[in-house]
Amino acid sequence: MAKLTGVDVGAHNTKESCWVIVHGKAYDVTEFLPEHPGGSKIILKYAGKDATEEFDPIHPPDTLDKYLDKKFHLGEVDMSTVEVEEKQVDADEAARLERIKHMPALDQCYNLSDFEYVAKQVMRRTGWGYYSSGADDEITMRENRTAFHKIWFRPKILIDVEKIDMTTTMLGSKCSIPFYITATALGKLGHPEGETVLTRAAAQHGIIQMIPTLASCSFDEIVDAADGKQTQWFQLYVNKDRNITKRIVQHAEKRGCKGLFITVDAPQLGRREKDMRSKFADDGSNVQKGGDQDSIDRSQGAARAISSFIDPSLNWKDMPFFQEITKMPIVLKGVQRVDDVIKAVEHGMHGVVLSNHGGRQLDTAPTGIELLGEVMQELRARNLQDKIEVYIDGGVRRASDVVKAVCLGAKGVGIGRPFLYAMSAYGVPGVCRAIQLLKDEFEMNMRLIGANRIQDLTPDLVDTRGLHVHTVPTGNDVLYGGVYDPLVNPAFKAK
Ligand code: PYR
Repeated sequence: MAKLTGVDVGAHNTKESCWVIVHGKAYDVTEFLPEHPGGSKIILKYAGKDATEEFDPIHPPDTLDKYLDKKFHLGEVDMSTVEVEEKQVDADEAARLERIKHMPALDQCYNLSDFEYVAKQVMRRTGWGYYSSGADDEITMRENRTAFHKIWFRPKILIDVEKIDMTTTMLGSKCSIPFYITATALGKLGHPEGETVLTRAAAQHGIIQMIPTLASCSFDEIVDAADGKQTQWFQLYVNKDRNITKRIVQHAEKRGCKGLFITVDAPQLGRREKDMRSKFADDGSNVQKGGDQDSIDRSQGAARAISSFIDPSLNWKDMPFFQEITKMPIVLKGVQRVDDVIKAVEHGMHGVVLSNHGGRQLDTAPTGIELLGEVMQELRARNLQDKIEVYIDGGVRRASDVVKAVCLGAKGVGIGRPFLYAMSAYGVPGVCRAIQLLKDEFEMNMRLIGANRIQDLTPDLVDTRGLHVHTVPTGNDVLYGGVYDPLVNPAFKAK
């Protein structure tokens, strides 16, 4: 069959007939326009044109095969006939490209905030806006960090700390250190190879990776990038259509995932202003505007665009459904109260992640580390401490944070954004260096605290008396404070 030409596709550049090219193939998306979770406007911007670059970061490669009826797959396009549009590089973008040429050498990054500092300057605005944003006033997001400063060590002296063993197990899988790469969406907003960058770095370091439902890469690409020996878990956003949920959970199990983390703190994704302000560029369309644009609210940035399938009716009564469809250990991710941890035990869950979703959901929700002390106390009082594995995430930037969490009873700690920043700035070597820095810090901390093995990290090694006080000033973390990107008011238009 003769290939389509750029002119053939270009003729369909209206709302009434909208064709787009993705990876050298043309698709008729006219009927799909009103259904597109990100709104029709962004597709119409590319009506009659090549949309690959915009499409890639936010859609796994199998999206069109899965969701667009085959009759709308129009076939291959002779890409030599497609006009390549001159990219308009505005002053901000030109400055960003210049900064990329002068990035600091990787070995100049000595801590996780250094990666954030570099990423902030070299990432595109949309990616940075999406990754760095927190909910509302970002109070919880910042508290996630400062909460760790309120815990002080009570180090032991004169312990033989020549040998240090940092290895542990999480959900029965061995790992080199008690932290994991937690699930974060849209990896290709930071790096063209997306989540597979994290997979490869995790393999090199014996670190567990949690695969996100909302990855830019397809699930299979991420599993295929693994080395066959490493452990991967699967994070689930529960689809309103339980058949889809069942299919993806069972597929994850079949492909070897060793844990199912059901996100329970996001019946609706939070309101994140940095993401909203830097939303996917939706102006400049050459398509006629006006009329009933579309019904989906596009003003909410990437988060809303990708999350409309999440089931807000998910509740405790659904738990047996998951236990029936999989044998993977099930962990509830995003638990925020002590009594919900007890309920999780009663429902036969294998674990909980005490988490506020990186401060991206409910602002002024408690931090995982603060909750941890309370949770472990209650579990111990009920003799349930061995019935469930407790994890935390949020705000971790130093291995001392991980040590503190483990002392308080966490089995492990999730780290998300820092690895995204290391990935976005420096790819696999960046993530490997970030992990290695944490390992070096962890080993040093264990020596200095007087602990040889993970079992030696016990509650008596930390002083948490200040943890529950929210109003006292804490020691300033100049690194985190220096890279924190404050919320802003709207800019006036240029005269
Ligand atoms: C987030 O943006 O936080 C998601 O989990 C998708």
